[in-house]
Amino acid sequence: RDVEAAKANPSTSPTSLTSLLSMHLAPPLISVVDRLKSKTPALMAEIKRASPSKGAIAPNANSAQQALAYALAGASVVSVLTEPTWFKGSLLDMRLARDVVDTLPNRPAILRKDFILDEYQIAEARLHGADTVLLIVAMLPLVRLKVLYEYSLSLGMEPLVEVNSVREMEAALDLGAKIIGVNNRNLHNFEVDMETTTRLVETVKGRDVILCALSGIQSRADVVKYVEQGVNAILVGEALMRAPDPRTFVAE
Ligand code: IGP
Repeated sequence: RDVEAAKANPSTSPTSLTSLLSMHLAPPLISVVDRLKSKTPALMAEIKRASPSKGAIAPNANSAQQALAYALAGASVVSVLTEPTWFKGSLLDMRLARDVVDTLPNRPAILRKDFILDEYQIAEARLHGADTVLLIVAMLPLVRLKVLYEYSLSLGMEPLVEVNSVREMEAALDLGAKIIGVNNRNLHNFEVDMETTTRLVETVKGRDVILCALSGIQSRADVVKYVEQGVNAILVGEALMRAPDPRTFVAE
């Protein structure tokens, strides 16, 4: 109720959320770094009902069922879109996903996938059961990026930092990001270029960075190709939402 009240009245929310956090009302966390390092490639499976580029994908998907199917298919991370307008997601979806995976041994980590601009959204993510959040370099002035990155770390969550170019990759590396996702989809024109990840693999060679390929992954062949290039993790949304059973995609 306090979280709802804080959301309804944003002027009081940072204090309310901070006090909820300091009262230890946030659920237990697991390390996303550990989860991603335990498998190669690690699968980050995304719950995504719709998107701005594709429209409806799976409008009636049930986030609890989907999260359970992903966990049973061996996903290391379940990514939940919480943005309501374009992606038809919600914080409730994320909470339901967390609740269902909580019943499993060695549960996948939960990622809040949204357009994060403010500390408030990170505290909110933590209180709704996320183990980490997405930070998009293209969307944030460098100073804000750093503040949000540090804030997330202060809550125990190592963010997934999303980049789309060499320049953005340099910003992510300067930050000290340990989990970097290369988005093959250009957020300005929605074009997907699968070579975007390939071009950036070299920039993280020899560093303690988990490199993730995001967007446009359709088949096992795409995954095999990325693994050969040295990619550590893959994030798949649409193809998994359309698959009758995510295990078929994983085992394909
Ligand atoms: C998933 P795909 O093509 O597998 O459905 O893509 C994911 O990469 C995409 O949802 C995504 C995204 C984002 C969504 C990447 N970065 C930022 C919202 C905001």
